[in-house]
Amino acid sequence: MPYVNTKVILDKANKEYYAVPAFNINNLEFLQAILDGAVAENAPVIIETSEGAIKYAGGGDPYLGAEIFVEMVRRYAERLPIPVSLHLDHGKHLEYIMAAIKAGYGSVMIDASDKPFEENMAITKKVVEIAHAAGVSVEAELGTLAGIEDNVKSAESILVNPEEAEQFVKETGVDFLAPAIGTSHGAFKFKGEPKLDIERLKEVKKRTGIPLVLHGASSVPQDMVELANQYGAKLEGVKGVPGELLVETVKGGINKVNTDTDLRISFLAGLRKYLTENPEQFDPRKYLGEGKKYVTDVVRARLRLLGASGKA
Ligand code: TD3
Ligand code: ZN
Repeated sequence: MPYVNTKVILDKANKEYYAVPAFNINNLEFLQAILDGAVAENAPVIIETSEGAIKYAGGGDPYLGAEIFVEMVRRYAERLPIPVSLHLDHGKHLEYIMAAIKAGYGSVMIDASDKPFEENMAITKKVVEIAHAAGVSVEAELGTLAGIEDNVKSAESILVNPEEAEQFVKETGVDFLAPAIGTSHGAFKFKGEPKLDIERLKEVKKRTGIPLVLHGASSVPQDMVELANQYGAKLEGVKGVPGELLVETVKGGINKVNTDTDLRISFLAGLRKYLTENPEQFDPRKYLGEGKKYVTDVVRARLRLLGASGKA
């Protein structure tokens, strides 16, 4: 099946009560590893890139970076039996959003969640008009996540207001909404017990009905952390969203589960192990290939957990 619009993937997930993971990539190897996992699970999958990833791939040129990712994802997707889409994660600059739309991304996120409600609404509405005219779907965020977003730091999280969410979706015409319910980006999500506001999530779903997105959703798998540390990494005090809690969010209406940190850690574990055990090796296809295997395993586990396996 081909390269599709993200809306095709998420509308089906919304109707059938499961979630599709959206995995961040910066390069060829992670893309290959993710697609291997999705094909093995016969699952739909969303590939996403941050503005930083586009900048990295394009050597600073957003149009070049966006075109490279579209080309890579589309060319692989066309020959696979599963639906694959490409999404701009945390779009904050119109330049990157326009570059992604022009290059052929299936969806873009406009993240004006750090702005006051009315301003977020006005900016989102404008991006929806532009994107929809080009057949591209749009994700927006309400409330803020604690922790480090790609460009913004916010000291504490402000959870979504369900009444505002209803008004926001009505007035902007946005396709997907990311409501802040207590997650944060990165490897340090909770100091004590992991806790999310599932009741608030359910209220947002009831009032909006559209596909909802969970940011900062990585689980930070303990076995991968231990393996990486065993081979020289120093990942201490890391904690993610436990699998059971993710399943609760899917029951509460989440349909897209953003995942970056888990892939970074699993790739690192595989790479460190291989390099330590094979000090004579210097072929990048060999050592990167070992990282890829661990990424594929984590991707498969996530597709199964979220109910996306077999839904291609
Ligand atoms: O938007 N993202 C991915 C980029 C955040 C930087 O890691 C997420 O919401 C997933 O975040 P994470 O850290 O839980 O994988
Ligand atoms: Zn995010």
